[in-house]
Amino acid sequence: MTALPTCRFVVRVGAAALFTSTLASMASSQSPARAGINYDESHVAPYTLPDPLVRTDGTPVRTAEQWLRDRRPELFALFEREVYGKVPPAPPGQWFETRSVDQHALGGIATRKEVRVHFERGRAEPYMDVLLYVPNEPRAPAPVFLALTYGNHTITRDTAVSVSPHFLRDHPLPDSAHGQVRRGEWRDRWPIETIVSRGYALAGVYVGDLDPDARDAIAHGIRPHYFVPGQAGPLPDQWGALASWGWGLSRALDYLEHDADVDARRVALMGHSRTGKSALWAAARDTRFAMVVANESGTGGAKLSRRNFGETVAEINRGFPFWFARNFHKYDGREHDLPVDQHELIALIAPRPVYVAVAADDLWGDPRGSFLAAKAAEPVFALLGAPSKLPAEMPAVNQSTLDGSIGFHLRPGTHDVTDYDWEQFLAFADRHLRR
Ligand code: GTR
Repeated sequence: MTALPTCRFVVRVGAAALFTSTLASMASSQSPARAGINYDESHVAPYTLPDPLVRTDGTPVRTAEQWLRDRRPELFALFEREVYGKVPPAPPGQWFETRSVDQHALGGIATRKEVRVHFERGRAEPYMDVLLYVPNEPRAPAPVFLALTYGNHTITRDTAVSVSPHFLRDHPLPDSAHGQVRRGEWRDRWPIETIVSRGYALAGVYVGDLDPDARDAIAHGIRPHYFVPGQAGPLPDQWGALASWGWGLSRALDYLEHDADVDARRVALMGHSRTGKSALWAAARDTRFAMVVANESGTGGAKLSRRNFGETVAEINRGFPFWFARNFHKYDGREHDLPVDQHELIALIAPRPVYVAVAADDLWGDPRGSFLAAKAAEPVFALLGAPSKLPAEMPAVNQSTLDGSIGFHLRPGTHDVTDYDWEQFLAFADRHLRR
């Protein structure tokens, strides 16, 4: 990235705390200086959020029953049609093939399994591979963190983890010798030993097994398998890549329901950034997920679209035109016309616990806008009998909110997943998923 002049600016965090950052540090993180992108809190234009507890026809929602019967389906359909796109049901021919089991993984503390989820009988493609580490102690069915990965072999140095053929397709190499396939590249984001030692299983699915994270690559993903004959691309209200990744998370859960070593009723989704967006939508769509962690999920994730700070709808659709339903592109530069905003995505997950994590220098992802979305979802959690305990203003750095149904923290630093983040996710999971 080209060097930028250093230009100090201040972001107001709640009433008391202040932190400063520089454009130079933004350039090295995910917060590039771009024309038309606002990073100045004083330039955030006034906005009015849609009320999750008022139906489209203006009827107020006063009871949990009204939410579940009337408002939730209405909101869900709006997100599905206008933002992420509709997905097909679970494929009836789906079956599971256990490809490897090692009961002495990670120095003996875990059992590692690789399971291929075949979506259709009698055909080699499409499929996705689930990598699973289950704690050996205690033997009881373990709660699970389930996550999308950028290659299951990239989350660990464990050389026994297979490299997906889809990864090799997406990352062509002169040869595929170990070391050239980025084995362990993202291991710092995955403290697998810690997760397992705390009694949780970890399951991973490579995004490219579902849809390559690339433009014009739809032919390599699963979506064309579900087009009607003659269909060339998704209809305006049909799935983009974020929804197809989320669909894959549900298929992974289908498998986990068949694995006696884990407790499929206690599966927490964890996603960072683009996979945080997918995790939130997957949890809204599939109520079997018990909890979700959205780390720095930004635009289309936990960040409010109407708050003009950081990445805009137009910017994300320009950079990643294949992520959302085509209908979402109607809202480029017209966020105020969206029939929903992202606090309502969080509300769709209620009463199940949601953890929103942000980083102070990840201005592209609008930390404050993500906190405000969590705050604006609170009335729905309260209505459903799962009150949250978020403070009135965004807390200062390293002050995590772990109690209540919505967890939150702001940590110092840039766009990443750190050990501190995982410590909070595990502590939040301990409150909700431990028996
Ligand atoms: C960025 C994108 C963000 C976020 C991020 C990531 O370039 O604009 O919305 O998804 O990528 O996934 O790391």
